[in-house]
Amino acid sequence: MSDSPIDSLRLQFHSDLASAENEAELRAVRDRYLARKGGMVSGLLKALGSAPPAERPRLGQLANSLKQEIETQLDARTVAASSTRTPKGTVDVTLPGRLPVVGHRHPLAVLRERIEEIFTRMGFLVIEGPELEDDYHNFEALNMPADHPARDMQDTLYLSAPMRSSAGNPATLLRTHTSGMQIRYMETHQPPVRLIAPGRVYRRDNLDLTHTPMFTQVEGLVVGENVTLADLKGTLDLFVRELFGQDRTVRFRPSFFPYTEPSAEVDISCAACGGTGLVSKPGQSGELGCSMCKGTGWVEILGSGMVHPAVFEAVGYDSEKYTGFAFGMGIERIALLKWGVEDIRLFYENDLRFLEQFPL
Ligand code: 2NL
Repeated sequence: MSDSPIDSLRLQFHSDLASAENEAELRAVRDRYLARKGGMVSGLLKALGSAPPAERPRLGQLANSLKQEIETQLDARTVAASSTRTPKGTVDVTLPGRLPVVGHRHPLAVLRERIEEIFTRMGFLVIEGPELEDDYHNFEALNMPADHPARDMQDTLYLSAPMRSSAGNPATLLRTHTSGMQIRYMETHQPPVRLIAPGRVYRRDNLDLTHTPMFTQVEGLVVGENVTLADLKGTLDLFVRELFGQDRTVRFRPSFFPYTEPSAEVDISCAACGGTGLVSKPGQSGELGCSMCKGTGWVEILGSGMVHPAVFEAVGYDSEKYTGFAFGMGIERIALLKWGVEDIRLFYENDLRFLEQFPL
């Protein structure tokens, strides 16, 4: 046996060591060369038995020093490889953080608060009350006598039996507006009055794109000496521009409510068409009627008027001395217009893919 099998094994080992990239591969190299059974160095030592006796000590020394060299080098590489391994149970502080999913309030709740904030800053009080109401506070005191069409079973949701109420008369219906609270407030407080009454109201409507049988109304009431239509216009003009933006314009259009005289509906210039009533769609020549305002350039956002003297008489106010204005709006409708949503039902389906789109 010559030196050459030892030298070629050394060369082979260095090449195997150089290509081992991790601890597992280093372990495989160790097995290949040093395993007691089948290791290439063990095989070499065994083969020495058949070398000429005179050569054996020298060859044995060479083989042993190769074995030592292999052990030393494998140990060094194994230590180096294990020092780069992440120890068990440690935290990699360089990883990006996992963002928690943070919920937010419902868009209608945020809108209601925004409206309350605008009126609060103008000195309005916010009052709330029961959703079950008695006939007197929902209709009678509001100049809607027994034969009034709004009291029809077609329009109002009645309870199957009257319910005792903390607020006076037994409740017989789901309130169709929040006006009952304003009546109660006037029954117990003298002018000046300046308040808003937000809350859920119920009407016998079927679900469609623009109707739900329950919606959130915000009504407002101002009573005092010398309160005029100019105060109504100034207040609502300020409110609308505060909510929708100073670039929008407001118009008042004659209307009718049993509890106000005169009455007016308030329109705001349409955001979708800029008040022109016309929109151009990409890929189509010419201009089309705007669908948001049905081509009129205006969208209705609330109803209002000067409080009818009959309402003042019902609460015991002197209608010769006091005047006032009132208004009401459905905030779902305002939400549709403000955010360009086409289906009111989306606000009640609790689909996160919809709700998450509001940057609240
Ligand atoms: C609406 C339109 C309106 C009122 C509500 C009112 C309340 C009292 C006296 C007089 Cl106590 N008026 N409220 C007045 C005009 C319009 O609501 O909410 N449309 C959805």
